[in-house]
Amino acid sequence: MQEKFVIHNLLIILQIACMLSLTPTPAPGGWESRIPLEINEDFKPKILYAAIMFTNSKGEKDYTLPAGINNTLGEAPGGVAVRIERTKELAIAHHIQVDTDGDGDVDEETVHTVAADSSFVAQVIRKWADGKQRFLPYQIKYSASSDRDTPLREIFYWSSHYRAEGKVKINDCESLLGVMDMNGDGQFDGKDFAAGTCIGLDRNGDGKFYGADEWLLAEQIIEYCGETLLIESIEADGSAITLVKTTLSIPKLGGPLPAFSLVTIKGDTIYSSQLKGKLHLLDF
Ligand SMILES: [Ca+2]
Ligand SMILES: [Ca+2]
Ligand SMILES: [Ca+2]
Repeated sequence: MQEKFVIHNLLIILQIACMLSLTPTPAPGGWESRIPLEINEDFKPKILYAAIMFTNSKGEKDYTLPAGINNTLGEAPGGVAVRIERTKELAIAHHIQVDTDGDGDVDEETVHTVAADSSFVAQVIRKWADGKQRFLPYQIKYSASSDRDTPLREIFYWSSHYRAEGKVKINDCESLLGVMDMNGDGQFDGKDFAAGTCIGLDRNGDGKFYGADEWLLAEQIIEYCGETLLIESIEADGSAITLVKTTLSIPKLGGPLPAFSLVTIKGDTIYSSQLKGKLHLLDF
């Protein structure tokens, strides 16, 4: 007769899975590879992830332009001041001034005029904790939508028009690696990691990142050229990323699970070695 073991608390397993995937476990020997990255300003954003924020009539932060206001200040990611002023000449269009030099003032800044679904690129100064600074390009896209039942809804999307790129070289393999500043604040850090698949790895060498195999989460185990790797750290200015080898591996269908232990709701400790060779049912 086959023995069945019912695990009632899947959360425990999920917690273990998270710990396995999130805790970098460098391989013995401390191998690491620091990959220099360059900012590629030709990268055109395809995902409209961030937006200029406004304060609405209730005093709350909102990414839609407050209705009935023709001239207001908004804030772009990284604390960049932006003035939005409705045009008098066109029905649905705005004059936009971005604080590109970071002095907190927009009066002297270039005036861009955008109609619905049009965009422009502004170079904005970014500063990092180590004293470095440089201009980075951002695409500002104006979106206006309405229908019979809803009032005009206006959003100013703010997207990084750049990504950090370098070459990962391991064993006999070499591939383009890219890191996205997902939230457009000029910092490459955990906020971008938390936003989704922000790492690109051009495994097939076509110069593009495409598909689940090439778009990666920063915390996941990366299998590459016979090695299993984790991202150890990234410089906030996108100048380098450090990879480490790990003893962790990605479980495969038909393959063995990584060794683990967990405590049942009765307080007993179960070791994966006890479960080997038996049929188990996960009940959740
Ligand atoms: Ca300024
Ligand atoms: Ca960022
Ligand atoms: Ca590719």
